[in-house]
Amino acid sequence: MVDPTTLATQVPWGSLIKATATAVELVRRQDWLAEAWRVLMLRLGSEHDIVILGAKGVGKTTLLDNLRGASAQASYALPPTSIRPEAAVTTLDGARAITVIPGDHHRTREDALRAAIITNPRLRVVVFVVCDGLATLRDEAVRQSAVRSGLTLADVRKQNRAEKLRELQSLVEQLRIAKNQTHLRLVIAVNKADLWWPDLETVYQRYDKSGVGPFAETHRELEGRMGSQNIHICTVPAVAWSEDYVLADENVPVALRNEQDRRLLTRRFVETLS
Ligand SMILES: Nc1nc2c(ncn2[C@@H]2O[C@H](COP(=O)(O)OP(=O)(O)OP(=O)(O)O)[C@@H](O)[C@H]2O)c(=O)[nH]1
Ligand SMILES: [Mg+2]
Repeated sequence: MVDPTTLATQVPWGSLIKATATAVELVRRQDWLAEAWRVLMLRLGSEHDIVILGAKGVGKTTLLDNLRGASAQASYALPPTSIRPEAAVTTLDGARAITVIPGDHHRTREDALRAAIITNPRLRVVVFVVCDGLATLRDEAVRQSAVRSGLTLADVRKQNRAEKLRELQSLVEQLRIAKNQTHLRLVIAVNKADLWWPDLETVYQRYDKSGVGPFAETHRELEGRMGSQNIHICTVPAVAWSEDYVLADENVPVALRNEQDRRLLTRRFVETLS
């Protein structure tokens, strides 16, 4: 029988396709998410901080809602653009255990980043969310302008990836001057796996530190600067929601339709944080 926990924590990306197809046991346990979340909270205690960040529209808030089980409710509505940091758990002394920093660039965000990363002595895990260029354009004017200027979906994805790379490089600079410089974990969560799943190998190569290209190089450079004993970088696929991505008359359809596959990825993601 397949042990879903082993699968979720140990299988490399390349095996996930096969692994997800056989993880039948997982769906029998409807309470796994609540349990995984409870264990994570227990492990965190009051001494750790997880910071989730990334550009707007990559799915940070949805990911958090998904992790907490909120998006499983029938009444769940997708969140609007976040305008302030979101805290998922508070400890007794009022400190945040998990913080989501909104992706928009305004003053609150800079302050929130400083508090969450640079001056936070409890910082342990930074989750940098990307989505392989499929960031949702919620601003209709921006969307229209992209369409009017003749940008194809491929152009938009390329621009988005370049923007995320700049974000990652800016995060690297912040980590360099962060108060806590030891035992940090940087998790690159490649969200919207339901959409890019057919390109699994390419996406893995693009974002994992063992891969090729500027993201992988940035990871290796960061590890070289801080020392692998002080920072551990890993890349995981994530899926927080399931819907086609549409830009004008082009679209990326949902490819990962199986609920049990999505649950397995979420479980693996939760375990990466703990
Ligand atoms: N297909 C798919 N769409 C997703 C997924 N996660 C999020 N989305 C879509 O992306 C949109 C944006 O998600 P949010 O969680 O609000 O994005 P955010 O990163 O919090 O953005 P800001 O609050 O602006 O920083 C959602 O409204 C969904 O439409 C996913 O895993 N798959
Ligand atoms: Mg948000």
